[in-house]
Parts: sequence; structure tokens; C-alpha cells
Amino acid sequence: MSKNPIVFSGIQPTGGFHIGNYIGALSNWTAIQNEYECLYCIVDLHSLTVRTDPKELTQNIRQAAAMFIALGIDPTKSTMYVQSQVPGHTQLSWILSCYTAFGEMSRMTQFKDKSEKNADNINVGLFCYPVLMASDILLFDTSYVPIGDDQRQHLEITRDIAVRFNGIYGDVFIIPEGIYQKVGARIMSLQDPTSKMSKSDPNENSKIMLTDDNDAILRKFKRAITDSGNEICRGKDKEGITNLISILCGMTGKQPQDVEVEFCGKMYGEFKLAVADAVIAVVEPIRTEYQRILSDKTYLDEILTSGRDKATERSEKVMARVNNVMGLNIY
Ligand code: AQP
Repeated sequence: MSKNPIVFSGIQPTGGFHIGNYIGALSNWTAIQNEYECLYCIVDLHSLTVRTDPKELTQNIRQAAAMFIALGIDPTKSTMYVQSQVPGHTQLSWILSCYTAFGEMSRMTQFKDKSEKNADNINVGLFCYPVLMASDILLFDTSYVPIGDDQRQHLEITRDIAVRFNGIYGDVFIIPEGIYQKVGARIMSLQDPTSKMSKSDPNENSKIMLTDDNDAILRKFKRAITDSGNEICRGKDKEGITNLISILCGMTGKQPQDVEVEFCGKMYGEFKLAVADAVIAVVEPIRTEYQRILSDKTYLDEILTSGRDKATERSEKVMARVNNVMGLNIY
């Protein structure tokens, strides 16, 4: 067993990360890497639920790795690797799928949302996504999972599956807990503040990518949808302003009530500029570092290879335990 509790989290390599990913999950990843033993995974298998171009996928995987490092994930402290390179993920996924009820999977809201968005490609992979995610987490004796609020239901089903399996076979899995941001666990679209900010949203103005230049960031915040009022505060029918307050807090560590006091009586335009400035202050150095690291393919591949080896070794311990209790380790 590791001396520190284990943290696992993953992100899909689907064309860059946005500030929702950053505030909701990624900023926590770097914050906790000194305290825990962390595994951070580029979940390429999860990204196959929509059609992908092979060359683009390979490029996206390296881009994700470069972004991890630019964000401050230290490969000497944390294990960074690619999901498809560690066979335990899919092995455990099959086993756990046999301990997951069709009915409970049918209740997953993300499956319903994504099925509506991709009506021409509702595949079994999309339906089984939460079981693969459960396997990702349970494969490493994970204690904590830093994720955004949209993944809360998937973590709950992970816990349910683990409890069910342990109920049959003994204490095989650690029951993981989520780590959620107090403010910014669900960052909303800048164009429709009642929907989550999403990578797959075709409207570029709905999301701020960590690779956006300063002009684009400013322009998108200027166009952000607010409301017809003039008060900078959270509340009913003020989803747009509430979201901008969360973004400002997520980027600066300020508390929402302090932001409301600071901007009391100020105009929406001035507030939007302040939010854009706070985002630029965080994103600009990340973007510069990302571009520098991305050009070093050899370095990135070395890190991912060493991460793969470490993750495989660790996963084999859990897989051996699972196979043993199930009677699958016969020779
Ligand atoms: N809007 C968000 N606010 C806060 N956290 C978020 N996360 C995602 N969106 C938000 C968190 O980011 C981590 C990685 O998520 P993912 O791999 O599920 O990313 P994704 O699905 O590719 O990103 P999107 O934007 O969620 O994609 P689509 O377009 O599919 O909707 C997770 O911890 C997630 O909670």
C-alpha cells in the first residue's frame, strides 16, 4: 500500500481544455499533488464514444499531456499516463459491468443528455461509460477523486458498484470520495448560463479555452450573456452574473460575497472586464508554458511511457486481488 492516500482523476483528450475543466477539476489536481499520491489519466478510451480522427486523437493526447505539465502537474510527483496503455482499465470494466444493473445505468443523466446531442450515434460505449469510469477509479485503490459537479452521479455509481462487489467478495475495493470545489464546481456556458460550459459546444463564444489568446478571452467575456438588471450579485434569474462571479472566484480564490461587496454599484461592463483580466492573469502563463512544452515530443513521450509503467504496476495489484476473489487466477 502507498503511504499517502491515492488520488485518481481523468480528462478526455478531446481538443483542449476550458476554464470549466480548470476551475472544476484541474486546478485541484495541482493543489493536492504534494499531499497525496496522484494518478492523472488522459482518458482516450472515453473519448471514443464520439467519432474521432486517429491522427487528431494522437495529437490531442500529446496536447493533453503538455497541458497537464503547463498547469503545474509535476511528473516526478504525480503519475501521468494514457488510459488505453494500461490494460487493467478495460479488464476491470468488463468484470464490473457484470455487477452493474441495466436500470441504474439507464438513470445516468449524462447518458440522456449526450444521447440527445448525438442522436445519430447512441452507442453502447456511451451507455457503459460510467462503468469504465468506475474501473478507472477502483483500479488503483483510490481514496479521493477531484472532479467537477457534472461527474457526481458517476462517482455515486462507482461507490455503489464497489460496495456491491465488496458485499459479495469481501473488502476488495476502497470506497472513493469526491473532492469538489466549493465555488465553481459547475461553470456554465457564457452564452447560455443555464447549461454547463462544454468542450463540444459548437458556439466558440460559450467557452474560454486555456489556449485562447488574450483578445479572444476579452471578446468572449464582453459578449457573455447576463440579464437586464444592473446588480452584481447572485440570485434567481441572474445565472449569467452568478456564473461570472464563480469564474472570478475560481481564478482568484476570492469568496462570492466579497466579490458582491467589491462590485456593488459598478456597471456590468466594468465587472466583465475585471473577470476577463483575472482569467487572463491565470491563462496567459499556462498558454505560454503549454506552447513551449508541446514542441518537445520526446520529453512528453518519455513522461507518458514512464507513467504507463507506474500505473500498470499499481493496477496489477488490484487486478490480482479481483481475479483472486473471483476464482480467475487458476495458474
Ligand atoms: N463546466 C464545467 N464546470 C466544472 N467542471 C467541469 N468539468 C467539465 N466541465 C465542467 C470537469 O472537468 C473534468 C474533465 O471532464 P471530462 O473529461 O468529462 O471532460 P469533457 O467531458 O471532455 O468536457 P466537457 O466540457 O464536459 O465535454 P462535453 O462537451 O462532453 O460536455 C471532470 O472532472 C469534469 O467534471
